[in-house]
Amino acid sequence: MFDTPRANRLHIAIFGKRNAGKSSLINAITGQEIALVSDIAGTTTDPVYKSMELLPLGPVVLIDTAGIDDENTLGELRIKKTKEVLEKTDLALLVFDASDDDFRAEKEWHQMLIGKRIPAIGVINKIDIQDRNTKDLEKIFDIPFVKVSAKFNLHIDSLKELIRIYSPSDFEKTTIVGDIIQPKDKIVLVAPQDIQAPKGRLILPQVQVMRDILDHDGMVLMVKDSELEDILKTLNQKPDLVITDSQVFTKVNALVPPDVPLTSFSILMARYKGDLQTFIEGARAISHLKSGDNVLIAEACTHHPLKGDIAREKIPKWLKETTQADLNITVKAGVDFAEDLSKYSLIIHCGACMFNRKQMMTRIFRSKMQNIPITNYGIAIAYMNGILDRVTNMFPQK
Ligand SMILES: Nc1nc2c(ncn2[C@@H]2O[C@H](COP(=O)(O)OP(=O)(O)OP(=O)(O)O)[C@@H](O)[C@H]2O)c(=O)[nH]1
Ligand SMILES: [Mg+2]
Repeated sequence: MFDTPRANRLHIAIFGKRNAGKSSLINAITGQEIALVSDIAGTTTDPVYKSMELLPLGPVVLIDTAGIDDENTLGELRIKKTKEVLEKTDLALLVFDASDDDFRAEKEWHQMLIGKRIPAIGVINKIDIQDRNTKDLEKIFDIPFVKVSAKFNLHIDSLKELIRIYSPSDFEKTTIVGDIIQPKDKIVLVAPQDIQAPKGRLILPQVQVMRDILDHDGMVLMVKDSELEDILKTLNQKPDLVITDSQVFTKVNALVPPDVPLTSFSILMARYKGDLQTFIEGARAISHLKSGDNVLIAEACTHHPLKGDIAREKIPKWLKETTQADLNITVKAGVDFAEDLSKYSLIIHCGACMFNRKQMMTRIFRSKMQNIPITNYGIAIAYMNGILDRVTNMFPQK
């Protein structure tokens, strides 16, 4: 871990008022007594830096800071030092005391974070003393919240999970396929025979994948599933990778030799934009579905449903075949993602090509906090076809 220079590590800074429990939190996250904790407000005076391996995220630097509400002269100096920390912060943890309902200081600080485009996670601390509803705070701050007790180590794992999924996507240069291909690799892309909307062009994930392959000096050949067999025969070597539209997974899976890596656009996008591991776990929940269970199929954009629409026809049909259960399936499209997800046993989300990573992560997080499994179209389809392992085993785990 010491091979990673500090600058290349994700910097996570802990901000909050005095006595909110910032130092206790850094100790809880690291599992070490790094920072001095006391009930005297203003215990931490200078930023404290700790490099650590935060699994499964990787190397990070955690930064404990002085309270943001210290108003005397010495306090001003401390706040100045804390502000300097902002310059190197990739992700902020804004710590609130559960019993404190005055969050003017936090609001001010949050505005500064917004100005600097630093993503933030709200941490409600000391819930061992007092529980607190997070709904109002979520509305005011528009950031995800997690409730913990730093002192008694409650829900620190949820916080770590949130840190993992909320760490800025551009922190490590993300690529869609760059880490699984080599220069000069021959990559076959497969579109379904009945290429649907939009007319006259390819869909965004296909274009993005092509561009990424070219950026990594790979070679692209694109066919419809009806021509796949021919092209595989024509090539004098096996392709190094086949990427298919998930709607034709079954057919493509049967045609592509077992030793050729096979995945789908939607799985690549799930990894790029969402959280592959969460989606894989979510797909496994399909096998637990039983009659009467509610399943939410969520689409990021509203479009006019076509005949054979994947959300309204294909996935429901495949779910029925796989589970043999009588499920209540709801399809929701657009920005309205149910606030209360508790009645659902599973959420199946579209590839979210029109969403950025943060939007998708917010949905993933909301589902996770309510303990509702979430997956996406491609991964669910792969699971229902019994090929999920095959189509995901080429990816290194984050
Ligand atoms: N009950 C309870 N007490 C906590 C918790 N976290 C922190 N405390 C207590 O709150 C007091 C302040 O904790 P610190 O971690 O020093 O708070 P801080 O935000 O670093 O404070 P400054 O450094 O002064 O800005 C200490 O007495 C802690 O033991 C918690 O989760 N539950
Ligand atoms: Mg402190």
